[in-house]
Formats: sequence, structure tokens, C-alpha cells
Amino acid sequence: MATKNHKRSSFNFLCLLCFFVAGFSTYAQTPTVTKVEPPSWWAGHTINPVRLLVRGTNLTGTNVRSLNPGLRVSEVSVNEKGSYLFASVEISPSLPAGKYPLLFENATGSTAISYNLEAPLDTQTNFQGITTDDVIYLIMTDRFADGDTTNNAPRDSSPEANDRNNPRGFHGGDLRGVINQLPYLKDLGVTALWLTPWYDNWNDVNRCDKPWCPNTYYHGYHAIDYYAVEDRFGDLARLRELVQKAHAVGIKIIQDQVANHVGSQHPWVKDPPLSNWFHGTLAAHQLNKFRNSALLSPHSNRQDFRNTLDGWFSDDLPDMNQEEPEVARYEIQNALWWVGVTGIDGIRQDTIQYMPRSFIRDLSNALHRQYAKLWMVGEVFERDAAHTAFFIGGHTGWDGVDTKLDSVFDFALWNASLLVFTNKAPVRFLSHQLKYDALYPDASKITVLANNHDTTRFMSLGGATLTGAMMHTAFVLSVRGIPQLYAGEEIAMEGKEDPDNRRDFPVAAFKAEGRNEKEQQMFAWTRAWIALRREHPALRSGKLIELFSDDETYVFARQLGTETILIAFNRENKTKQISVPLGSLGVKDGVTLKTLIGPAMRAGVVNGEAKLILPPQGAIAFGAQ
Ligand SMILES: [Ca+2]
Ligand SMILES: [Ca+2]
Ligand SMILES: [Ca+2]
Repeated sequence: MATKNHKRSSFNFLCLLCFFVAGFSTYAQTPTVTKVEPPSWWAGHTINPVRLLVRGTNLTGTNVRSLNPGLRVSEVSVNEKGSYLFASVEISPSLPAGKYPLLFENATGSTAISYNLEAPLDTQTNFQGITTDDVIYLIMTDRFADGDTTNNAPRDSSPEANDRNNPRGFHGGDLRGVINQLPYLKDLGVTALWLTPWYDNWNDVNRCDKPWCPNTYYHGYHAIDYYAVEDRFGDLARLRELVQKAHAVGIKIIQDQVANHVGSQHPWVKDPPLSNWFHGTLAAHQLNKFRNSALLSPHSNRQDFRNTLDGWFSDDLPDMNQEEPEVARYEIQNALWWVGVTGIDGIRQDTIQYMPRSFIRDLSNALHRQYAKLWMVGEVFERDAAHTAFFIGGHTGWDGVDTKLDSVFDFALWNASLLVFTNKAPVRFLSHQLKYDALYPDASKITVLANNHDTTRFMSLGGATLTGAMMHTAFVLSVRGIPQLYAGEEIAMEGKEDPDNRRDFPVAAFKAEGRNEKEQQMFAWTRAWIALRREHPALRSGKLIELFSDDETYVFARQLGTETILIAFNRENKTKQISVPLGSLGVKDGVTLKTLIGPAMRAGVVNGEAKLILPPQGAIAFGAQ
């Protein structure tokens, strides 16, 4: 009996323990929510329902319920670990902006969050898109201007990460710095700023025994949060302030988006929302061998094709799997969210060719469906026009896909211009390259880069001279397409490959009195060509007609309606006289050509021809009057 009693009492004790454990685990099993993405949305949006990705704990078996009839939740699914929940939230189109409660509940408890519906921004002043009327200026935020020193050493960074003497450290540039320099940019005449990614990146430093260590993610291409602004650059309020203030002075903003990959410090790497969220894992993945032609050629084998699409750009850039519909929805919403909350006008999409073309199409369509004028340019870093042309929208590739992509960078023409103006190729190579515009459905839509943060600066190329740099800049600003400059080229900065090409913009050069002679000469030249473009519609959107080319010289016209502008490049060390067939453009005898930029001169049209006197080593612009 005693034994039995003992047993009974120990049974009772154990049950009591069971109760406590059960009670405890009941408490522990209540769902918690730590992050909701997107954190806000809009009523009346073209994406409805919005698909939420919720990070939390104990989400297995959790249902989501709206406490307001204006929101309706469906299609809830939870990952195996119970750490991520997906839910579709249909928003009544007439629902006013505000906060709406959503209840996450399971058998043992519930957690409430309030979901934010934003008021849409004014479509008259935002989402303007980019056209040939624009001149784009690339800013690497960390390296441009430091407007707020209080954000230069975040608590979760070691001093090594903030070492301005390390070309791979954070240098302190931020959004306030860009706001402060809007008058400089307005004076230069650029009309759109492309800022390198402003997603939040890891604040600390990588240490390794390789030559590139210690390094940091100052450049922004290693996102740890697709929905947060880099704390070293500012915050969402500061970003909105930049967009508003830029818009107020007629400058548009382009966001650098990176849908192809995130940084290896992203919480998803240890705990992905789905097992196929990435292509592989940190421990087991392919590295991209960059056999880029496999993406273009109809004859590539599947192994090369998949490696180039799915391989990680580097070991610390986990590759997103856009063929998983949840990933595609997440990324499309993310792109639209940034546009909607900030009012930006365009997107530069990083490493776009490493994502499926059907995804590029779906992303482009979703952007245009919501914002008719919104513009996206894709980085297809290839010097072969056949390759870049394959990725621009407006035509259907052999794979049956029209990417609907608004623009691609013209790396082929950039390459040709660098070779010509550093004396490595005959000047007629420009004409040779431009004939491949035949591959584009509309060559005026191409973005003509002068340089970017991944390329050696002009002045550090072998054979570079200031006059060569000036001709290159004039060519970029006068040829067809949308010109894109890189901060610092306008003051002839030097810099070899990354990270040398990302030196800090010299603060003194923001003011004319702080520029040395060379800097001022290049600045004044760049400014003059931008102004010429602004003043002459033919230079922005006119037809390009070639008039003359040989080993040292290239002359073309830009013509729109009754306006004809002639642009001539002469690489020779001496003055050169040539005849150009203006009658073929409908320019009548008796019309006078007058210099717009360059040494003042006049030339008359006689018998359908004009004799031009081209100054040595320079670019000159004429207007027909
Ligand atoms: Ca700063
Ligand atoms: Ca950060
Ligand atoms: Ca990829």
C-alpha cells in the first residue's frame, strides 16, 4: 500500500509537473511576430491581395484573422520550422489609410499587430520615369558627401569598419550629404540621381587573410533587410526628404535594387522562409562561373545555363530563387513598396541577367501596371550589343519572352568610346559600333554610361588625356539614348579598378573656388554639354544621322523637326577641314552653321555641302540657322 500510495503521490506530483510544463509550453507556443514584410501597403493598389511574409516564433498552426472587414486574410501557410508565415491580405479598395489590426492566433494564444495602410503619394510629382530628356548622375552614397557625422560609427560596428583610410571601409557619406549637395548637382545640370543601394547592410567588418580584407559593405550590395534604409545613410524619413527636395528642384531619383541576391549576413541565410528560397545554402551552393553567353545562346547546355542563373555571384551573395512563386511575389512587392513609399522615378536593377527573363518581364509588368511612367534599367554588363539587346524590352527573344525592360546600359558603346578617346581604336569605330543599334527595337531607349563604380575611371586608363576625357563626355552627352555620368568624372577624378574608382569625392570641389584648374576645366565642359542638351530638343530626342567618319574624325547630326545640330570629334593634333552632306538632311543652301560649343566659327551650306573646320583634339557642336 505504502508503495502504491507512494506511486500514486508521485504520479500526482508528476501530473502537477506535467501541468506546469504543459502550461509553460502553452505560453511558449503562443505565436510571436518580429517582422512583417511589406510593413505597409495601399488600398486600391494593382497588387491586391498583398502577400505578407511574417517572421516570428511558434507560427506552426497559426491562423491570421483581420478584425476589420476591410481586410480579408486567406492562403495562410507556414514553413516547417514555424519561423515564417505567408498570408494573403485582400484590401478593400475604398479603405482609408490607417492602422488595421491583424490577429495571429493558434490553439494556445494570440498576438495582435497593426497593419499600416499608407496614403498614396501624388502621382503628378512622383514616379516620373526617365527619358532622353534626362541626364543621370551615379552617386555612391558612402563616398559622395558626409552630411551627418553622428551616423558614422554605429554601435554594432568596430572602429576598423569606419576607417576612412581603408578603401574598403565605410567613409561616412549619407543621404543628408546628397541633400546638401543638391545645389551643386542642379548647377551641374543633371536631372536624375542613381544612388547605389540604400538597403540596410551589415555595419561591421569582414576579416580574412585575403588581399581584400578587412572589407565592409559600404557599397550596399549585400542587403540584410530588403525593407530598411542603411542606418549609416539615414532612415526612411531622410530618404523621403531627399526625394521630395530633389523633386522640388527638378531632379529625379533612381533606386539601385538588387533582386538577384542578398548579403550573407541576412537572417534568411540561417533560417530561410522556405527550403528553396535560395539556390542552395551557405554550406552547399554553386558559384557562378559567369558563362554569360549561356544566357543568350539558344544552344547552351542546361548545366551552364543553370549555373549562370543560379550560381552565387560570390560566396557571400546568396542567390534568390525567383522561380519559387513566393520569392517572385516577395521581390515584386518589394520593388513596388520602395517606389510607393518614397516617390522615386526609376530603378537600376543590379546583375539583371542572372535572373530568369520571365521574372524580369513579370517585375517590369508589375511596375508599369501600377506606375505607367516608371522606368527600370538593367545592368547587363556585356560589351556585345547582341547580348544587351536581347535583354531590353520591346521585342521577343528566341525563348518567347519579351522582358518589357525599359532600358539597358550600353556597355558596347561605352567600350568603343573609351578605346577611341584613349587612342586605342580608330575614331570610325564609333560608327562601326553604332550600326549594331539595328539589334535594338528602339535604340533611343538605351542608357549610355560614361563610366560607373565598377569600371576604371577615364583618367586612369592607359592613354588617357584630359582632352580625351572631354571628347568622351561630349560623345556620351550628344549621342542617342539616355546619358549616365558617374560622380567625379566631371572633375576628372582618377581611380583604377574597384575600390580605387570609389575614392571620396573631394569636398572642396563642390564649390568653384575649391577646384583646381583641371577640375574646373572638366566641370565647365561637362556643364556646357549638359546645358546644350537641355537647350536643344534635337540633341535629346532627334534622329542620329552620320555625316563623316575616318580614322581620326567622326561627325553626326541630331535632327528633330526643323532643328539640326552637328557634333564633330577630331582626334588629330591639327585643325582638319572636311565637307559634310547637309543637303541630304534637307538643310538648304544658304543656311549658316554656327558654333554652339567650341571655337567660334561659321560655315555656309553651298551646293548641299558645308565645309567644317574642326579644331585639333576636341569636340565641337554646330547649330544650323
Ligand atoms: Ca555620415
Ligand atoms: Ca547597416
Ligand atoms: Ca540568380
